Amino acid sequence: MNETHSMTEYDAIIVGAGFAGMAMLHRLRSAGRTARVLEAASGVGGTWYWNRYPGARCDVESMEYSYQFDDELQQQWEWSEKYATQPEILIYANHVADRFDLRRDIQFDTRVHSAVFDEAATRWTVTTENGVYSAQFVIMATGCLSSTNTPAFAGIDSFTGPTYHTGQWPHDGVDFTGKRVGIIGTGSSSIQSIPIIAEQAAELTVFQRTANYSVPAHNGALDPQFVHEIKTTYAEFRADNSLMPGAFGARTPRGDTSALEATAQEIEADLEQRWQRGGLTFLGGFNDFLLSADANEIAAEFVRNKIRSIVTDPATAELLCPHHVIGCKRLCVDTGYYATFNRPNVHLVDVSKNPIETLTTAGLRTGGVDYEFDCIVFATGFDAMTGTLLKIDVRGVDGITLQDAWSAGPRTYLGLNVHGFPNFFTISGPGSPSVLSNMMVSIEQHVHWIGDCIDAIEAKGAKAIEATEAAQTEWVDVVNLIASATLVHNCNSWYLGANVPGKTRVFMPFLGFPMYVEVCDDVVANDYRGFVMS
Ligand code: FAD
Ligand code: N01
Repeated sequence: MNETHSMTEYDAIIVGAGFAGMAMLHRLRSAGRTARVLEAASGVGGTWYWNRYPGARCDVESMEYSYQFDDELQQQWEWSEKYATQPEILIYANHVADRFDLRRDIQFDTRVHSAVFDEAATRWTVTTENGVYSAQFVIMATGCLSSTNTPAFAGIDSFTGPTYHTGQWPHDGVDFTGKRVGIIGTGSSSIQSIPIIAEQAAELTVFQRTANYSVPAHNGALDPQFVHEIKTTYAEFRADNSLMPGAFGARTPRGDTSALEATAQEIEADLEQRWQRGGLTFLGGFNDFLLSADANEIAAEFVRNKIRSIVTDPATAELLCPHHVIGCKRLCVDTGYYATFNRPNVHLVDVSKNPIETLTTAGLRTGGVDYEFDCIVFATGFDAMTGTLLKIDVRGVDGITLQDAWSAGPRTYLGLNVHGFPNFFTISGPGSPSVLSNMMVSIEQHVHWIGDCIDAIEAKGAKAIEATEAAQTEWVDVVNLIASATLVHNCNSWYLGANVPGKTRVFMPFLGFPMYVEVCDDVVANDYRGFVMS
């Protein structure tokens, strides 16, 4: 498949050297294929390369947030905490790159600008600022949360102090000691960084548009006995873990009954136990917290009461109490977030009714009040799931652009391929469970599926694969149908694109892991049903 290619011709171009791109490179190499990874950053790690803000860490437990494709790797690697920090995850990513000698096929500091399909040659031409590449396959490992969103605030360039976005944090860190800091946004990134910035800063002012639900992490050093137990049965642990919906840990019990069939005391006891355990499994005790508004309200009120019990000033506590459906935005996991608002140097400003009017030379203005800062942190999230892909000029059959194909929202088959774009794969693309699952599990599932698919194309003597329009339409309908049967579309989440002004509102991830894996396997078992090979 690869003998005749020159230096810039490959079987596959992989865009991105985060966990997805690295695993994909390893998988293709193992099958004897040539591949080049093109990465805009100067190093591997993706999310963990860029998001270096204070307090950045995983909200999936470290024993589960790592690769499982190599047993020696998972046996030898030692995580130090229940939830790994960003620096430790980045060290892990670099270790994997070195261990499997991945760097020789990764080109750093290289942003991909376009990918154009040549039907006659059945090849993609991929253009970067540093050169042009040709490949039979293009695999977008560009990440779901890799394009930062900085709102177009009036006067954004007028502020004379430094500004930072959590998703593009300076590599040498930021020292907030003695500084007056403003932070905009109260999502996961902000909730992780606020307690740490508050400890350093002279004054920290938090601008909150929507209060968020956060559960305690109860992070700590990993117990060697616990690690030993998992490592002696890591394969089984991973297998169980791969069957867990959402980002549920394999070891956390899940309830399969309705909260509405339980007594108030039973629900309270379950939520309390999960609150004490900490982490994302908080809503796992009953099966209808995301189906029944009444059940959901019970869990929501539980968290509000926790906030009221932690935050001493009643007005601040009420302002911190969220009132949307719990779980329709990603649940946050924190260490001391709500308690931070008891500090005298931390101030909360509600911008839900009085949006930020303008940035000024000295700070910003909202509700007619001027606030002065030494620096401002934008914790304003990402143009998620589609933002990064749509920045690349992708052109498929007959020159159709991805922008046109997705003008009414992203359309994919299984989140893996787009009709009209043969041999073009997305890892964790819209329409796949991606951000609603443990991403490491989802990434590896996609990597194996794509690797197997390329093997199958070759075995059949075919050159290309493409989703049919009918299969894609049916899949998009399934994604929407499942989401609309739940409460997940009931708030302004980035899952819906609602955080980016003007973005088409459509629920982008597929709510159905691990059932999704069965669907993918079934497609393969039925001779790649819904795809055509040519
Ligand atoms: P990324 O890590 O985003 O890598 C994509 C890479 O593609 C980047 O390096 C980027 O520079 C590169 N790229 C993009 N466009 C181009 C281009 N045009 N040209 C060249 N290169 C390009 N998930 C979990 O499951 N559990 C967690 O606890 C968790 N915590 C998170 C915490 C934060 C702060 C964030 C932002 C996300 C978190 N996630 C978590 C999601 C996380 O994104 C995934 O777990 C995972 O790291 C994604 O890996 P990836 O390789 O798919 O994408
Ligand atoms: O981004 P977000 P994030 N004026 O979009 C506010 C993963 N992650 O970077 O809610 C004022 O959640 C916005 O307000 P609103 C995880 O999947 C994981 O924090 O839109 N405010 C919101 O409060 C997560 O979900 C971890 O009303 C404005 C905030 O900015 C995802 O990444 C850690 C505004 C953005 O929150 C994104 O998280 C970090 C405006 N014009 C990230 N525009 C873990 O813990 C936006 N906002 C593992």
